[in-house]
Parts: sequence; structure tokens; C-alpha cells
Amino acid sequence: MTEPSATPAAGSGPLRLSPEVADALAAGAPVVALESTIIAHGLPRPRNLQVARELEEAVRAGGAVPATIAVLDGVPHIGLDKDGLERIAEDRSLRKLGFRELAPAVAGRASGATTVSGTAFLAARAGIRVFATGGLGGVHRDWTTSQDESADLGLLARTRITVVCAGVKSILDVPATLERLETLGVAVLGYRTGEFPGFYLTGSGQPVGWTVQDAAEVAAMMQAQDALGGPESALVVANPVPPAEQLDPALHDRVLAEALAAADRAGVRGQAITPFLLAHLTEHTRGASLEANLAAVRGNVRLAAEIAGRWADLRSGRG
Ligand code: PSU
Ligand code: MN
Repeated sequence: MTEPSATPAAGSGPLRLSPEVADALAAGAPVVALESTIIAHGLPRPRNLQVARELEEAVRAGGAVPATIAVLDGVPHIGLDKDGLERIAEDRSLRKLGFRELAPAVAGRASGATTVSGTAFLAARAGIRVFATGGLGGVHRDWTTSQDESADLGLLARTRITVVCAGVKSILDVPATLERLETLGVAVLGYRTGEFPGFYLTGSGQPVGWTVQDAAEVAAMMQAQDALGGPESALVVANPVPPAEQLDPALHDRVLAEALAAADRAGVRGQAITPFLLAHLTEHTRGASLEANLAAVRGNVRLAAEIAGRWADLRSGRG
């Protein structure tokens, strides 16, 4: 027996769309997906709840509807209500769910925050085309021994979604991650920059092949992707944190080296490594890395709302 409130929108299977998101999608209005792992596992409490609310507000201010995504009691939610948002910020038992964890979580009635791979998959299933996050996961610096590479990359190679991010987290091997994105056939655009952003830092020192100047150009590329057909790959829009809001590069390099050494000493591996490194940086930069991270996410959310707007215009023939 399915309770009436659990009745999914047509074609969405087990997904539960919030009424606001369902209405916006039905009307062809702009929607921006937001991930929940950054809230549950990437930011310190209680600031994380404030941030979750602020990001949703920023999407609205940009004229789009926010869809924060998480799995609660086995139900993938596309758009959270007030209680849902509080739960992902406050419940310490939430798991971290990448794409491959979604089926076990649904069948096991588990609750968890979704990573870029989990969020991108669910957003695309719900019909959402634009997604904002902080930094993508990628190839870890000790890849040759650990083989640790985020599932984000492989999932983006087979999911038609536009992800706005500040590059990949600088705790990673950035050049190796860019090589992997090339191998996987995922397009990377620099937003008003020819340099791939460095997450906490404005630049990573790595070039990007394509630069766009505004949201309409991104929407035109999304349309070209669909017109070309082929594998359902993503489009990565890499949007740098403004120079005035970046983390001091010397502080970044020093504290990151300490964080990597601390993770090694503590034997932290697998899913725990990214949250460990982010928390270490926040603590040992006395919050400066957190401010840079938030500045990056805010900028990405604003840009994603604009792209979603231009995309909706194109699809309605207004573009
Ligand atoms: N961006 C942030 N903070 C985060 C993340 C992204 O600013 O915490 C999360 C995303 O959910 C991303 C995940 O998918 O980190 C990568 O984790 P892993 O390296 O274990 O795949
Ligand atoms: Mn990993």
C-alpha cells in the first residue's frame, strides 16, 4: 500500500518531488538542484543549517526554484521542506550516499546525504538539468597506491546535467582529475576564465580549453549537447571564487600539506578522507577555508540560477 502523499509524480518512480519543484518542472520554470553532503558532512554545525537555508534563498533570489536532494527513510527527496533541511543539517547518523549507495539506501529505508554523484543522478531522473555545488570530487593525490577516485567523475560521464562548481577540491590531484575528465568525455568550461579554478583558490594553475562569458552561452552549449546526441555526459561549468574571497594561497599550501600528513598518520581512507581534510583545513585556517568554500558555493548557486533561467528561456522559445 502506498500512502497518498508518497505517490510519485508520473514517471519519477520512487522519487518524491516537493510540490514546488514538481510545479516548476511541469511549467518548464527554472530549477536548481543542490547537494546535501556538503551540508551534512562538508560543513561544521550549526553553521551548516544556516548555509543550507542561505543557498536555497540565493537560488530563489536568482529566479529559480531550489531542489535540495537527500534520501530520507529510503525515499529520495527532490526538494526538502523545513524539517527535511533541518534533518540533513542536524542528524549525525546520516550516511554519505554516492550513486551506488542509492539502491541499498532505498531498499533498506536508510537516510543519507547525497554527494555530487548521488545528487546528479537523482536530479537528472527528476528532470532537473542544472546543479550547483562547491567542488567536485576527483582523483586523490595518493591515487597510485590507493586508487581513490571519486565516483563523481564516472557518474558525470553518463549523466546529462550541467554542474556549476569552483573546480575540484584542491585536496585532490587537480591535473590528474582534469585528465580523467578528458578521458571520460566530460566537457569543462571556464566561466570568465581560461584557468581552471582551485576551489578555495581562484586559480589552480591548470588551463581550461573553453571559456564562456555569460549564462546564455552555457545554455547554448547545453542545447548543442542535446542536438549532437551521443552519450549522456555532463557539462562542468567551472566558476572561480573571486580573488578577494579566496583563501591566502600560502596558508592554503601549508595547511593542506599538514592535513594530508595528518590523514596519513591517522590512517583515514575512503569515504572519510574528504570530510576529514575539509574539517582539518577549517580548523587550522581558523575558519578562513570555510569562508572561501562558502564564497565559492554562493557564487556557484547564483550562476546556476542564471543558467537555469537561460535554459528555461531556450526551451520555451524565448531564448
Ligand atoms: N563540495 C564542497 N564540500 C563537499 C563536497 C563538495 O564544497 O563536502 C562533497 C561532494 O558531495 C562530493 C564529495 O561529491 O564531497 C566527494 O566525496 P568523495 O571524495 O568521497 O567522492
Ligand atoms: Mn573516494
